[in-house]
Amino acid sequence: MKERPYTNRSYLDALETRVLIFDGAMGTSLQAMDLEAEDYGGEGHFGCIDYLVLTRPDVVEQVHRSFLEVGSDVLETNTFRANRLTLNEFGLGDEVLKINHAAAQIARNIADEYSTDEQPRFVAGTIGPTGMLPSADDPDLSDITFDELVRIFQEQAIGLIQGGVDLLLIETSQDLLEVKAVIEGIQRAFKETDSWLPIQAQVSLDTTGRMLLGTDITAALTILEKLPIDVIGLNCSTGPEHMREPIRYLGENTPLPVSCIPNAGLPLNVDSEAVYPLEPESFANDLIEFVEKNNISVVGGCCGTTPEHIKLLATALHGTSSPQRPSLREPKLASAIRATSMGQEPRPLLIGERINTQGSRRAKELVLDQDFDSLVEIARSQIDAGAHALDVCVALTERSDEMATMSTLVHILSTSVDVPLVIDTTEPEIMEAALKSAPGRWILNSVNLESGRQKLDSVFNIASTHGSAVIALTIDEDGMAISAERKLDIAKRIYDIAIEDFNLDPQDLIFDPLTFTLATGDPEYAESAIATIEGIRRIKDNLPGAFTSLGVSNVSFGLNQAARAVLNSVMLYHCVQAGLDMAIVNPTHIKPYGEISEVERELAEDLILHRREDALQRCI
Ligand code: THG
Repeated sequence: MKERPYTNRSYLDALETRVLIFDGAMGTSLQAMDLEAEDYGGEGHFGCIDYLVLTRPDVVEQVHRSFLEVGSDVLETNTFRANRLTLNEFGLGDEVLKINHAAAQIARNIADEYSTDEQPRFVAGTIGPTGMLPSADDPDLSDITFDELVRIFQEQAIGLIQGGVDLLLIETSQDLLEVKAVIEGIQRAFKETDSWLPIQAQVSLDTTGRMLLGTDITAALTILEKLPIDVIGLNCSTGPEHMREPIRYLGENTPLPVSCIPNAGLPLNVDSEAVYPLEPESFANDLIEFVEKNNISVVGGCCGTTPEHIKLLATALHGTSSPQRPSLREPKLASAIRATSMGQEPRPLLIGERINTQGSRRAKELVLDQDFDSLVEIARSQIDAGAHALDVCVALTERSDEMATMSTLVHILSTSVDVPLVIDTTEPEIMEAALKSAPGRWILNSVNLESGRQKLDSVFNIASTHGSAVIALTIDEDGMAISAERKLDIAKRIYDIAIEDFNLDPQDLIFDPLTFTLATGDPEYAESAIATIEGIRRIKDNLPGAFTSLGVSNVSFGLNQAARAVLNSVMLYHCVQAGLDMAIVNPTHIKPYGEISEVERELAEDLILHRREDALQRCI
């Protein structure tokens, strides 16, 4: 885990020693008080619960107090919907800072009042969703940019930080692209206020274990744990019983502490009001079991939970030592739907090459026509043929709107297919635009050292901000590496920069040692495929943790289709034997080595391994 310069680590320090108990419901507790329009400062603000911190701070304080009385360690501020977008619905958009600041102070003061050396009480600055769904395919719901969301959450976070919270809590999240924007907004708020606090990020899953737009827990974890968060978890939506499976998954698969803050059961509709049916005993028993069996570190209650629910948790769990967390994380990629292991068994992870305006005439025509439906069809057919991820390149010499096309296409692909994307462009700004258009943990394709550090540094910065993996080509100021030795030297140089200067994980790096066409007969390249295979071996041996990838089809450029399919498949086989982890290929053309006839295999190997001077003639 990356070390960050916290000025206040106390919430995390406490979590390192013991299980912490959050409070129960704020919203449903306030609703139960049957407040009137005048409590909200008039008809126009009626129902704006967040505004009560200014109009009726006493009732908010009363709810906080009710939970501290029964032993809660952590209070949530009454700011779930206190972002500019939502407050605008009540004409309160200009009160964001004031409301968040006041809410934080109310909670801070009362938490301090109850704090003792034995039991300090903490304040979590709550940030809920805006109601927009930036990654949805519905154009009305997604009609907001990533950067607009960043500014909205930055403002809210500043109010909370200045009001004195101990951590920021992103909760009831529905859309991971919005969560990414919150995290980015919080980072900017840290810069602006010159402070650092822990971040706890919680998503909401329905009874089938998916977020509103279909994201499962494997994708949520993969995407979020690569971002600067400190605690990950689930809240709201259902009672604990529906969280059992995703909680087990989090418990086993992330080194981060895990939080679980369910509703008091699935709401029932009684006289058009939500009633939360789960009794305190069953609620508490399930959560106690999650702490004991699944190594959950933080528990508490969401909608419908009362001081009685929290009291049972506190009585049973106060003083419980922090559970052990696993130390390993298995490197994964993710679409907006699910995660994919970077280390496929059997290797390699196949990256479909067909959505590429530079490598496919058809893709080029479709991009020129802006025919996104047909591009989605190409995506689907590659996945049907076995692609685990899709390369996307939309650069054209004829048009200069690569950025707009990339943004639109990745947004559409992200809502249509469930594999991660590989953003193939030479321009860092286009990578960034893609990453702001849909959620996922994707691969940026690619960096190199052809013109020195500048571009490489921008891409590594973007990768670090968005938690992406990066393909690095073995090219430096002297050009593309042909020998195995130079391939390793350049890869090592890039590896050191990534790890030392950008704090990237070795597992975020995918080295592409490049391969050249064998179809020209150029003697300089006669042994180049051997050097590529040997380069893969050396990179795997010398750069621990890093992955390798290869654009395999390059090896056969210029040969006829039938010869290409054989040559590519045989080349792929030898590269995988040498340790190749990923391959950019046309999956419909790849044949398993065992299914290639012996005659064809011989011909291809003669050329790839440079076993006969007339090998090329015999392949044509
Ligand atoms: N490494 C990395 N990324 C890459 C490459 C690489 N991206 C682009 C390319 N190389 C991999 N993608 C392709 C895509 C298509 C073809 C080859 C590699 C290809 N196309 C046919 C041709 O040009 O003859 C088909 C043309 C058509 O259908 O019109 O071979 O090496 N990191």
